[in-house]
Amino acid sequence: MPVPFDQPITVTRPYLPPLEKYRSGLAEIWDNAWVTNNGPLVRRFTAALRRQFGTEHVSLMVNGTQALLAGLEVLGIRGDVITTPFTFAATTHALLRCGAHPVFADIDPDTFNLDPAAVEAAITPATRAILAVHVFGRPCDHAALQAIARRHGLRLVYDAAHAFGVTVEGRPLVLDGDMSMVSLHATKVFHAIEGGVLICQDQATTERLDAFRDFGFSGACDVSEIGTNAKMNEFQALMGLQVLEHVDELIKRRRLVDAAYREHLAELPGLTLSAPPAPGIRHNFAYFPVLIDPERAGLTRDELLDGLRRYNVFARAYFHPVIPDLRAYQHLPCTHPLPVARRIAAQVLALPLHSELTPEVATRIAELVRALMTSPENGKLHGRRTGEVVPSARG
Ligand code: T4K
Repeated sequence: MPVPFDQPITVTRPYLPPLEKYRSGLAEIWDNAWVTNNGPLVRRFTAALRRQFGTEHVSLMVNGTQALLAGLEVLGIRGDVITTPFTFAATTHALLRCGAHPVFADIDPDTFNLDPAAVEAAITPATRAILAVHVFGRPCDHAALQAIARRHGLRLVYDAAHAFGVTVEGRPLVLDGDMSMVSLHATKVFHAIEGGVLICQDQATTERLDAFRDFGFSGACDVSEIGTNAKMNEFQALMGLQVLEHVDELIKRRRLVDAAYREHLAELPGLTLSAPPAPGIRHNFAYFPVLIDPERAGLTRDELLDGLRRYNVFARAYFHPVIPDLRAYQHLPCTHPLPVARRIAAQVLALPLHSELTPEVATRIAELVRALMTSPENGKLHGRRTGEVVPSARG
C-alpha cells in the first residue's frame, strides 16, 4: 500500500528566485525611493514583456482580474457576451462588473474551450462580443472563433490567464483576438506575485489602457476617462523580471512532470488524460487535468480527491462547478444547455503540476492514483484522516 507524503503536495507552488538575488534587487527600489506609479522596474518589466510577446502593445496591471476588467471597459464591451461556463470565476465577474451580460455556450469535450459551433448557435442581435478562455493553457480554435466574430461584427477577447509561453507555429498565442489578458498570479507558470498583462492590437488602445489603470490620467492634470487604480508596483515587477530569466527552464521542468504522469497514468480504466499538444503548439504545461468517469472508474472524482488528501496530495477540482451554478450566478438565466461543460466539471481533477515538483514525485502520485482507482478502499482505510488543513487560502 502506498505511503503518505511527509509534506503536503499542493496543486501548484510558485517558483521563487534565490532570496539573496531578490534582496539585492530590493536595494535598487530603496535607492530609487520609488515603489509604485509606473516606476523604473515596471517600465523595464514592460519592455521585457514586449520582447517576450513580440509586440509593443502591452500594458501591465496589478492583477489579471483588474486587467481583464480594464480591457473590457476600454474596448467598450456591453450587451450580451458569449463566454465559457468552464473557467475561474474572475472571467465572468469581469463581464458583469463592466455591465455586460454573460451568455454561456458549451465547450469542446477535448480542449475544454468554447465550442465554436455552440458560440455561433448562441448569437442573437443583442450579441456584442465573445470572451473565450484558453483554459489550462490549451489554445482555443482561434481560426473558427475569429471567422464567427468577423461574420457577425463581434469583438473577440481572450482570457489567456493560463497561456503565458504558449505558441502556435512559433507565434505567441496571446497575440490573437482584439485583446488578451495573461495572469501573473503566483500560482501561474510565470508570475510577478500578482499581476496581469493586456496585449492589444494598436498604440491608441495601449495608451488608453495605460491611462485607465492610472485613474484615467492623460498628462499631469487631465483625466480623460473614469479609470481605476490597477497599477503594478515595483516589488511585483522585480519578482517578474527575476522569474522571467528562468521561465524557459521552469517550463522544461514542467514538461518532465507532465511526461511522468502520462507514462504512469496511461491506460487506467475510467481515467482520461488530456490530449498531448497538437503539432505546432508549444505548450506551457500549466496544469495536468484528468477526467474521472465514475461508471468506469468505480469511484467519483470527489472520492479520488478525498483519497489523495489522505496521502497529503492536494489536487484540485478546477473548475467545478460551472460558472452558472455558482451561488452568485444562479439568478442569471442560463439559456443554453451545457451538457459537456457540466460533465467535464463533474469529472475534472487537476493533479499537482509545478516547476518544483520532480518527475519522481509525479510518478509516486500517479502510482497512488492507480492504487486508489484500482482499490478505492485504499483511500478510506489507509493514509491519514483528513480534516488536516487544506493548503489553500480558501480552506
Ligand atoms: N481567468 C482565469 C481563467 C483564471 O484562472 C484566473 C485566476 C483569473 C482569470 C484571474 O487572474 P488573477 O486576478 O488571479 O491574476 C488560484 C489563483 O489565485 C488564481 O489566480 C487562479 N486563476 C486560480 C485558477 O487559482 P485558488 O483559490 O485556487 O488559489 P489558492 O490560494 O487555493 O492556491 C492554490 C494552491 O497554490 C495552494 O494549494 C497552494 C499553492 N500556493 C498558492 C499561493 C497563493 C502556494 O504554494 N503559494 C502561494 O503563494 O485560486
